[in-house]
Amino acid sequence: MHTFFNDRHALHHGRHEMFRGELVPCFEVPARADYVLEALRSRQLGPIESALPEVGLDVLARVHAPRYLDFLAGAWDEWVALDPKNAERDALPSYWPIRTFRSDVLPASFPARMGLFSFDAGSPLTAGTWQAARQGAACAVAGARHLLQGHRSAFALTRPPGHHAGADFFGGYCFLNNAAIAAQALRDGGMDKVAILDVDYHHGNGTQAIFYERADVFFASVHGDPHTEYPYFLGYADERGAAAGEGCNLNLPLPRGTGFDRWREALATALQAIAAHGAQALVVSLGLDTFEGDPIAGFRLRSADYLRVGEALAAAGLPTLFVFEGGYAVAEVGVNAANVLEGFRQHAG
Ligand code: SP5
Ligand code: ZN
Repeated sequence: MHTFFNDRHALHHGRHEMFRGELVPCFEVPARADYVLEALRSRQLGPIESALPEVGLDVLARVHAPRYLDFLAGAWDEWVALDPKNAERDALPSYWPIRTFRSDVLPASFPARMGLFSFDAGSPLTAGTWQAARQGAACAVAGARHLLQGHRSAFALTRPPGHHAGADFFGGYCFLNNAAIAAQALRDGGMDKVAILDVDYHHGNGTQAIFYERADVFFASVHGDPHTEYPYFLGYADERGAAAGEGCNLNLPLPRGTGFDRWREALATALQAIAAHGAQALVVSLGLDTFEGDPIAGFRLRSADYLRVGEALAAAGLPTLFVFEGGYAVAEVGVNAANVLEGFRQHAG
């Protein structure tokens, strides 16, 4: 399998996230991607390509709002302009325009715009966030183009992750929605129907929202029940899509503590729905925070289970792009990701 690696990922390196009233060290760290890269190399899972051409803003704007992209591109400079000492601190939001506030007005205040374009205080924006995220989108697009050229599979190995980012907001450690950008690139490259399968522990609220009213991109997700699990406010089973997209959204929430037997049944349900939709290609939002050792999640998958996950995904028989998302058991995330890809390779024919 061909891997498209974001060699600028470490330019995004948050120091702290807000958690229960204090700033704690970030869970989403550069070492995550380095461990995966090392595992791919040591297990010879295929060529690894980096130094990819930059992705045009027009490609990002197929998914993201122009005013959000403008904000992200200039955010770090605006943050430092507030106070030169900010160069040593991460930027985090403090004010959000929830119900009854206006979101049509674009405030001149940078802290106000940080809140307008975000939904949590756990996603620090740093000096290199924009460059890193933009190169991540380039990896996702390169992976999509690889499938359009007729290849069976590809892996976009990048961070920061993407599936919580919506058309005009960041959150959940995500800034640009790599999976959504890839799915859109597949559509724009001529595939009529595409499916996104999100297996991260956390519901992919950003991806769901981007495609919620569309029938051309089916979204299915297996995740921790939002009644108790982040991101709390989306990801319930009764969200089935709207307007033209009615019936094209499938959420399969599972309780905290779920193990592989029950999880793989939900995966099979999601894959059946994707087959029924008639998708021509599959984008997998590959979060590995379903692992039993994950420090911020609650499922109980074991390392060997990920081989079976890859096998089940291969059996769907679709051109498949894997996009790296969460997974915070840093020392094991490489083995777990490589197991999915190896299970896929062994059964992809
Ligand atoms: C891409 C992705 O996986 N984003 C997840 C963002 C989760 N942010 C909220 C983290 C909540 C931390 N809970 C810590 C529990 C420690 N015992
Ligand atoms: Zn996650």
